[in-house]
Amino acid sequence: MLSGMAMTVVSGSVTGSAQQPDKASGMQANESPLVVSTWPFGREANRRALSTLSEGGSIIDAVERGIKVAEADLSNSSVGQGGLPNADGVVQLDACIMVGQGHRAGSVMALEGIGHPISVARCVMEHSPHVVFAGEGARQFALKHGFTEMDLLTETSRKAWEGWAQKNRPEPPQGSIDNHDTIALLVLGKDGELAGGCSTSGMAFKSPGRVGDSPIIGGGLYVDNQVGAAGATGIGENVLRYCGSFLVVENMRRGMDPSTACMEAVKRIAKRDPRRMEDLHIHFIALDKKGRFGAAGSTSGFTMAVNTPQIEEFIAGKAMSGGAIGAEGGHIPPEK
Ligand code: SD4
Repeated sequence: MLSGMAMTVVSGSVTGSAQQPDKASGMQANESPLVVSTWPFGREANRRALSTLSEGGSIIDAVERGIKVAEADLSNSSVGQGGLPNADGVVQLDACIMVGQGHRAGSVMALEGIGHPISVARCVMEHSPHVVFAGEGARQFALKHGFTEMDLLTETSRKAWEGWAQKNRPEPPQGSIDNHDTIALLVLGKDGELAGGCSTSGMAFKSPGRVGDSPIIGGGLYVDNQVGAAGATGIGENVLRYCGSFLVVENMRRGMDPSTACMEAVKRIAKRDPRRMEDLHIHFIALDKKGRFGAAGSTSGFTMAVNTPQIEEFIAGKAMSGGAIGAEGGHIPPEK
């Protein structure tokens, strides 16, 4: 059952449309397992994570299989297959996974030709003594461990890139359409264990080799088994310069609830940063060991998907400015 600011209990169904979240941010699910993720499309990933757990899978399996749903979704142009390419028309994917128990992590960045970077990140964590593999080395690592290559560029993403390239823009856009739909997914298991993952194709038409926050441990994702977990979406440069997800978790360690921890992280970043709050385009989700969760960002319009076996909810992130998230925060799939 959800408790906190808004008390309506929703059992086994989704209330509200993706555009109209059910609740304000900052609640507690007196129930586990609990899965939260970025954006309304995270609901499908959350469902898969929960079914993985009910089938006897581990929380690591739940994170991986949940995120794979978003990576395989060709309609999502910011994650995995179908993700928009870089300025050269090449899809370069970033992902990481982190597990509370043992404080283990794996990450791949600028990975080409492999459809499920989250699985490669898991493989790095479980089958190498390292934490991060990048670029061609990441691809070689994946191939060596049995991953098969595929063409990640869909007809739609190729056309989008051609349209962009024809305009011959000198600089990759900051915050243009479909740039903000990274998935960060956090799981609290029945036994109180925490895990999380993050996966993205990064900013559309980014400079080749550019890596954002999503595969950076402490940037786009952080898990501390004693405290909680956090994940990020938005313009990676504005997250990773502040170790954003680490900052959120540290705020929870100092006693803040997840919602406040996200808000305070955004405020602190905005205080230091020369940009205006409205121009930061950053959003965080967080989950703590007690099963409380929350979200906040630099503008309104960000939504988190929350699932337990009894609940499916969309929760509005607390907005730290009057700015709207705009088209760049869109890519909201129609209600099914
Ligand atoms: C990045 N944080 O590469 C990612 C972008 C993102 O949805 O969140 N896209 O900077």
